[in-house]
Amino acid sequence: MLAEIKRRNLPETIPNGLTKENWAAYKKEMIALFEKEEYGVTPEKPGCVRWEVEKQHDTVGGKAVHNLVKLTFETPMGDFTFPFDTVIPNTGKPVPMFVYISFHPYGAGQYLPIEEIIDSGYALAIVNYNDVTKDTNDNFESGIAKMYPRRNDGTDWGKIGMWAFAASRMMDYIQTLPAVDREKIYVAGHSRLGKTAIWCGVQDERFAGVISNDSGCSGAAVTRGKKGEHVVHITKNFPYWFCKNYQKYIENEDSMPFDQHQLLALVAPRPLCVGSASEDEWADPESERMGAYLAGEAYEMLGLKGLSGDIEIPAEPGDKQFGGKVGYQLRKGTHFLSRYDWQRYIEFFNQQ
Ligand code: GTR
Repeated sequence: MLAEIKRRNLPETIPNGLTKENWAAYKKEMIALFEKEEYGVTPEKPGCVRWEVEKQHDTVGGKAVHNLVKLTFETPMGDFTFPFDTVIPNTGKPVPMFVYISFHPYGAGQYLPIEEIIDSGYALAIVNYNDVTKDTNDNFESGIAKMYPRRNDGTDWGKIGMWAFAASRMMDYIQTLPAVDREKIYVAGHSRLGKTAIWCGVQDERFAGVISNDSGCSGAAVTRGKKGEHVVHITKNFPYWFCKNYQKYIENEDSMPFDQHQLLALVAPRPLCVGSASEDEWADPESERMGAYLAGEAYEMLGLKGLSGDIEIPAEPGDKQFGGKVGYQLRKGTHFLSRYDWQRYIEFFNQQ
């Protein structure tokens, strides 16, 4: 893989002069770059965030409590409210939690084995992304999108940024829960929401770790030289996920002043687990693994272990490399977030 990395001519994870001492300043600069060129500029944290717990009842056979939370915060256009759910095991002591940015309303869809996650000792906070803003090209008129005036200068935030921002507002609330271990709150998502989880975890250091499942193009996969989806496809099909500036790189990816491994690196020093599916050619498992591997160089620069294992050996379905702060796992099969994937992520975070 090292020869392949060289061939792709990727920007260095650790540019000349980057050290532990100037890492925080570098990170700030890089976030500003990713805002300006890819995901759009994230608004300031709202001054006032409040919530109501609407329902509270036992679930999973009495093993956990399910709450429906309605969270409200100030925006330039007035208050915005969105709902999300929490499921917290009744263990009597603070538990780790996954903030899961979901394609589906609570209890629906096939990606989330709630009982199994609860039985593993983890709590969940689940937001249906369409409740934040619709995943459609709606001229930024649904949900949170219409609450923030747009400058139309190419840097206005896209919907990935909006979903990520909502997960941070959930974090505002979760921080106040005595039943949750504040040091162990991880953000997770699949596919477009895996991209979202990465962007959220990079910006909000209260998240103690990030799970990217099959996030592919504009997620964990390095863009230069990848197979499957490219900037040309993703900005044509989903222009509203990104800022307008990202379109400058259509058929012109070599001119991007960044690549995705540099984004993953910004999760450091917190644990990061990247998962791929062996037949997910559109996302490109090899480029996702490359992203995770190269991000590991930042961890190493900070004195931590990056992606363990021999990068020269191609990953086989079922392989996992969980020896460091960066994990990689390859599931056999197609684009999906499966029970198997969750088991791997739980295994990875249990090891941290
Ligand atoms: C695809 C898109 C991918 C990925 C996927 C998904 O159509 O091209 O980048 O995000 O959707 O979210 O399921």
